Amino acid sequence: PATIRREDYRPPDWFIPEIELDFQLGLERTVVRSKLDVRRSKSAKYDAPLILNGDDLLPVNVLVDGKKWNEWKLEEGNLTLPLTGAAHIVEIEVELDPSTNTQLMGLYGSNGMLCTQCEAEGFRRITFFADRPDVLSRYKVRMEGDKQAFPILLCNGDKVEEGEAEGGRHWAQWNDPWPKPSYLFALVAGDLVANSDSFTTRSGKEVELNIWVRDGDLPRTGHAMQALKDSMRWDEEVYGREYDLGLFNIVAVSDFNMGAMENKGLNVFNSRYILADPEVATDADFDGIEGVVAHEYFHNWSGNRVTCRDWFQLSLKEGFTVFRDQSFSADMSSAALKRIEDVRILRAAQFPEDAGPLAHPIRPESYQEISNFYTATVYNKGAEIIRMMHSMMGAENFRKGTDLYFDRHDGEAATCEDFVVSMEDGGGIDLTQFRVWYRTPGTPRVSAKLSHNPQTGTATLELKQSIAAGGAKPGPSEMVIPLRTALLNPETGEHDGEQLLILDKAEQSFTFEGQNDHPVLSINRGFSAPIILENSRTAEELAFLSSHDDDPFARFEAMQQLMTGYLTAQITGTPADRDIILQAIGAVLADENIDRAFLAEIILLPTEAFLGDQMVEVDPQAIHDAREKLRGKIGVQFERKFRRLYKQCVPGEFSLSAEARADRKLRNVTLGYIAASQVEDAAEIAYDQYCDANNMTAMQGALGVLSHLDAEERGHAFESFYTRFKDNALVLDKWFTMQAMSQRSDTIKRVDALSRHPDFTLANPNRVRALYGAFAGNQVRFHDPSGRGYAMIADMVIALDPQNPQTAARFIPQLGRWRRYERGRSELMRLALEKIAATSNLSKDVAEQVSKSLA
Ligand code: B3K
Ligand code: ZN
Repeated sequence: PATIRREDYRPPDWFIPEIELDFQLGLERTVVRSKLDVRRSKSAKYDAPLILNGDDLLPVNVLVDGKKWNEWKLEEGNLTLPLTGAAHIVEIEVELDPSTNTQLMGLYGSNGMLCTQCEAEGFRRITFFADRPDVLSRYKVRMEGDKQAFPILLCNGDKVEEGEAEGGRHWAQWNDPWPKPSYLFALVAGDLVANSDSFTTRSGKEVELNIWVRDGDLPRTGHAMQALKDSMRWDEEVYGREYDLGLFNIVAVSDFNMGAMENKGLNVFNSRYILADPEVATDADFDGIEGVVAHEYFHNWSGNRVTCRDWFQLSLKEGFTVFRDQSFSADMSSAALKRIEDVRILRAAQFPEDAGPLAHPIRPESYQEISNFYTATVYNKGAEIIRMMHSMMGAENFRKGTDLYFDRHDGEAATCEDFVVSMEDGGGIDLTQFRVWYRTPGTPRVSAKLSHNPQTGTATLELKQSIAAGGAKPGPSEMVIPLRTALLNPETGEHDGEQLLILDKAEQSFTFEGQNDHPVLSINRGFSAPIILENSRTAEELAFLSSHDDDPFARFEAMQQLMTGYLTAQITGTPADRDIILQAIGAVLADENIDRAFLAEIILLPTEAFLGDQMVEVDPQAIHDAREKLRGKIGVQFERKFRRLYKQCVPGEFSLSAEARADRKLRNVTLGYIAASQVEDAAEIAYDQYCDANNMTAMQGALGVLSHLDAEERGHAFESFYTRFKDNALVLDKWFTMQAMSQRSDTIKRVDALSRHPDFTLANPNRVRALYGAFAGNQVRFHDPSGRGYAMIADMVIALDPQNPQTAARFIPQLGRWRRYERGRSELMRLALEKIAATSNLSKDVAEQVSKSLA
């Protein structure tokens, strides 16, 4: 497949300021007629042909300026028209069969309804068009369909007219006043009901809000609606951004490749990010809904009003919008816990990506299939880059920068560089060197050494930065790294203020006066930079920080590093001190003032995957064994304390209050430790929790513990769960997931059996991820030394690719990390990739990921 390069960007030869679309809708046959007002760009050659992208389309009819036109050619799916004038009206008719569209890109059927997904290049599967984000058009759309099958007809913008048509059909006319690129087009037709509400913007405009779902799902839309209204208010208050239409529609669909889509005025969501009530959704699900609803809403400005010039600029809208939704969620609940969670995600998904064969800068230089670049790097590392600007500029100047950005580029397709220049001009900061982040892949490593001179009362901090060569291009490698730092008194843990140190050279030292005792270093507080901090402190210092640091993230992080240091030593057979960890855990458990939700976080061990990332060569079994041993020891050591806490966290009436959530979380974590201590009644306690639960958080916590055990309670609980929830697809996904995550030795066999379960289907991406996504994340079972886990994923990818390449390609990175593993597994992982590579007719999506992984 062809490689598209950032440096090859050329502005379009033709613009299409207006488009009219007419849809005659049907699940098996939809006719699309388009009328394009095409204008030759002033900079284009006088005879540059009009090239309209198409994917899997055939023109039934082409008219130019009202006359039938036969001079078109189809080249690689694209329609080429040799036009010579400066402006024309081009009309095209195509026919689609949405029922056979299993890729879920373009117009497709889901549960009897019709819906669309156009980002990044799905519009070209609906009609021939200049399907690139720098061509902005005003859309007028008429949609017509059977009234019984599709009582609700939705599109972008405002509904301006509707009426009845012959043969039991009806129609609606939708106009969107805001010019937009084709990737923001959306249409939905189906039998839906709405949770309706309204929002008054701060300038007094009334906005109608609807969340459209299938009939029975209506009672589960309240949380999403609240999140939407909170987001609208927050964007006014924090960024000064108001909503700009009289109507905002959200539709939940069950077959969706991603989380959701920010189409103008008509967001389309994976139903898992809309539907929730306590019985079916965990606290984490509630948070996910709040975050994704906010994310898509915020795109209305960061993405829609100011869009991207080309797909290399994807992080312009995604990194910025993730930063915005993270800040929103932090404001809605606990900023400290939110930061811990965000860093956990970054380390679980982005750091490994950045250290492997698929590493790329947040602004990639090239791609074959753009769908492969909706990555943790573009999204989450992209958000970290924006966050660093925010830290360095301060909230006020940051806001001046974003105000200027929105003002300057409203209605335009902009670049990352435009954003940086606006931040410089509006916020008064020089980001010349900071731009290195945009073009450099890899996670920087920073080492910090603090020395102390008692004679002069000074402490000196020596910092060094380096970046792994993996994939990094030659060029300046010195990054601008903002490090929030404090020096803590070694007795009291107090300090006289935090400083923001800017490390912008390979090596740099900073001196601190007035330090009578050797202070303890608290650095990268709040995870102010997305870096790897190399072992800079002793176990004693980390233990001290884990009970004294006043920055919650740094406190959590100190405990993580303490545990990680011990476990990596255990795994490689180097001596290390376990007592100090037990003491540190004892200290936080004894801390009377500690927040219960924070306590639940800080006593968690680092994940097996994270531990693997710290190893030169990964042996998943050795990691698993060492970690389980420590878990068991902690469980035994503090059994009485855990049992006491478990009892204290008894659930009362369900509430989403911070206290109630903290109790649910701590109860599940303590249950995990009670089970880890291998006491006889563990299964019984978990089973009782399952039976008594009035909410999904408690149920899932209990099942998660039971899933690893051999006890008969396990079977009972899973059976009862299935019977109770078999008609709720989102909950049934959890049933698949929890079994695929089991550490039991029969898990591979079980996953294989589940793949033939009547409720399993490759046609639904949520179900595929529930079973296989969970299994591929199960470090000890996916990495079974026989290689059966790898073969299972490879076979699934080969089967899924012809139907849904986008979702299939998402499984390649797990195998793509083969070089990191011990020899036996490494070879088997490579063979699984080779098997996929040898398959004929691979999609561009899978082919690109596999070939890069093997290169
Ligand atoms: N912008 C969409 C991503 C859709 C990508 C499909 N390949 C979701 C989001 O980031 O909000
Ligand atoms: Zn987004």
